[in-house]
Amino acid sequence: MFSDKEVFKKEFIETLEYTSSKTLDEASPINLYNTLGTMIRSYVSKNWINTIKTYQQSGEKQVYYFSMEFLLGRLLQSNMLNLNILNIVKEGLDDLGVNIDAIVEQEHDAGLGNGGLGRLAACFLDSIASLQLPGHGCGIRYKYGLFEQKLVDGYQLELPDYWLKEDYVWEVRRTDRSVHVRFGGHVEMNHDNGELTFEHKNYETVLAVPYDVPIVGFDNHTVNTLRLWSAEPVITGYDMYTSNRENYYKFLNYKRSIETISEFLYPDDSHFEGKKLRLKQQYFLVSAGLQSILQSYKRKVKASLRDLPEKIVLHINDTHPALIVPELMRILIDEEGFSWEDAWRITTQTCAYTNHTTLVEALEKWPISLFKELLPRIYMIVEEINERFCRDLWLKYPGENNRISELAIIADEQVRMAHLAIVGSFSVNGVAKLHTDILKEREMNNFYQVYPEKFNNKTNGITHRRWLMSANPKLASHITDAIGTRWIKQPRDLIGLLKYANDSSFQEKVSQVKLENKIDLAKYIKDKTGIVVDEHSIFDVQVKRLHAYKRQLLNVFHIMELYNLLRENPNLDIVPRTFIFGAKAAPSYFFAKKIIKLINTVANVVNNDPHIQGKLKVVFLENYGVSIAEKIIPAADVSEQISTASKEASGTGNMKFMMNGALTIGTLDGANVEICDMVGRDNIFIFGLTSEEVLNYYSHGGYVARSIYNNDPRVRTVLDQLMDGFCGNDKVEFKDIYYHILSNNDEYFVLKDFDNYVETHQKVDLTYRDQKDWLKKSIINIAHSGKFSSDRTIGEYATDIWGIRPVIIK
Ligand code: B1N
Repeated sequence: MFSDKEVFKKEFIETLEYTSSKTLDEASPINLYNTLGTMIRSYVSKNWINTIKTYQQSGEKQVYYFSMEFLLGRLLQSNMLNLNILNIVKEGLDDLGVNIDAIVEQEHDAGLGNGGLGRLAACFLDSIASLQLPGHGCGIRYKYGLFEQKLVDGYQLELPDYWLKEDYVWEVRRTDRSVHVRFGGHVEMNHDNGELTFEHKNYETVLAVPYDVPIVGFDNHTVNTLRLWSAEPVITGYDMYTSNRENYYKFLNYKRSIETISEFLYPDDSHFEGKKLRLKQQYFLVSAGLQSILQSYKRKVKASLRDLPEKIVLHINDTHPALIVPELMRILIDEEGFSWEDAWRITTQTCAYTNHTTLVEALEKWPISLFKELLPRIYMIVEEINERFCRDLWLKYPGENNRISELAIIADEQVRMAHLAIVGSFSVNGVAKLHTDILKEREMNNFYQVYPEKFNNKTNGITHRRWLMSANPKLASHITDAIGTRWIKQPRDLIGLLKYANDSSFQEKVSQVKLENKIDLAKYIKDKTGIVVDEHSIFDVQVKRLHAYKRQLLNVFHIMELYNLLRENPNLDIVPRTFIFGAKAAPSYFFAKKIIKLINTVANVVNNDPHIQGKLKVVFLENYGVSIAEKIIPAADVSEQISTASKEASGTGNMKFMMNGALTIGTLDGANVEICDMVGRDNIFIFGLTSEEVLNYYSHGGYVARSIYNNDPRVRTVLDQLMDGFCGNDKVEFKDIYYHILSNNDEYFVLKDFDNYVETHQKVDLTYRDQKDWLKKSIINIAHSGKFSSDRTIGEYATDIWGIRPVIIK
């Protein structure tokens, strides 16, 4: 469409006039954003239509990725990059005196996710389209995304994230594809000439309206679809126009209650909130998504539903959409007339499930009473699935009552969603080698014994297009200068950089880019917080959700210890450090919020102490999310990946940092293990207990935290400082942290790993002093990061699980 910048400029001015009735000098930044967004949207629409048609004609199998979260971030820049028009647009806008970054910044992040799980879904969509695979996302169009975090006096406050304030240019409302979802009521069983049928009565109907977002592939013509569902009342006309006042208020109440279904994203990461509204959201997603998939299957695919497993795969992103199993059974049996046996074969050959965590507090277990009341027919089906499953188990394990009740889908008055997902799927995968091993050998060992063939690993990945090419264009360009462009389509080719690990001129370039990125970030920090940081200091970064197992606390304790050393000896020889944090805590997660307050309190003390000669700075950047990550990660020297071993299923931030040349200080947890395997022990800073050791401690009741407190004076000082007002005037502010560690026996081994962590940080300091050595390690990390492109991950899903193949779009 705009093959050169002159064409672009002309069209830009025209579109601006058309969309805002303004000239260039009258236009606001948001006008300019809407103009460019509208242009790009219409630019992709031909390919979008074409992709849908081509998939239909090809008859190829397609995957539908069901997820309660899609953490997309901004789309303008990544769409332009994928369409290969970023440079033309940049140059054209430059000519017009418009700065492209200022436009890009206008877009509100689509924050429809909490953290890793939601961002993974977004990276997967990017890779699916970029690999020309027929695959789509299915999610909820929350009116409010993850809350906006504000810091007031060091405390987190949550504000609503009304991301749809301005019209969202990337979505298309598809009223014509709306479906009905039913809640509540009761089920009547009828005997129709010898056959048992089920009739759902007195239910409440919700209108599910889809909004489609185009997912643009990189340098191909593929445009897949992310379909996000919005809940609306069914308006029959009668309710609306009735003159009866009471009915009118009834209608308004009904409308309100329906709209709450897609109102907000639950803000808990890796934590199960057993709320009725959340269950409603889950069924809403699953039922709406599945109905629309099956409607389009019937319209377009010239095959019986019997062949469903050959034509589609339904991917279940953690247990949140696991109701797809009984929902598919319901449709096949009640609406399509299949026998139980046939429906079960079809369902279990169509569904695949990914597990993302072994944390017990994240396990979804719905009380039967709540489940039954909201989804009476679905409950009956789950009961039947459970009965048949337990009957099979009886044959396999006669008399082993305990084993069978451990495996059952329904037990202790609860529905166990992970069990439902495993039994109802043909594939169960973990998200990193270590995590999958823990699933197989420990957490899900009993299921592994029943279905060894279902279990497999798919180590997570990230899209190198957003996290390297778009977020760090200068580094990307130096890489291309060194090894050519092939890595862009084959990220494993980054390995070619190994040749340059010792090359002074390449090292110099990598170092220069890092410095420039640090200068940019320092500006941002100054702007947002007023804190001045030294761009020549080590930027030591921990950005991720706040969770006890991720151990931001260990990081803070180390900072406090460093500070104490500097207070004692201001001339202590250390490389100046800037510790940077970004983290949202779930609004109801008291302990996590205390840690945010502690970080900010320590920051306040450290940043304002003239004695330490500016050798230490601590920065907490508020409202961490995708767009802020894109600024922080390219500027990081050190990547903190310090979870208690065995707790972080994979992590994906670790991969983003590595790809941008940061060195990792981390435990042997999640995908850190594989990063370590790739780069080798010399190029990563590993410390702490292994998962094996941690799990052994747990099975023997933990360790005695107090003995470390008693024996390590550094630990005692730091912990006592929590209680003695060092951290501000209020001596009780941090007592919960203190007691959590000492009386609750330090569940996450913060004290146990402290010594080794401090020692390993000294190695970081020493290594950084030798810049040649540091840069060599940094380049080795970048070179090995190709493995962690989500293109590799999606390639594996496509062949090993989904059985889908690329479809070329002309
Ligand atoms: O999923 C990521 C992994 O890289 C992380 O290690 C893992 O912690 C994360 C309930 C979750 N697991 N479970 C969740 C999120 C929201 C929720 O309501 C659980 N998130 C993860 C990608 O595999």
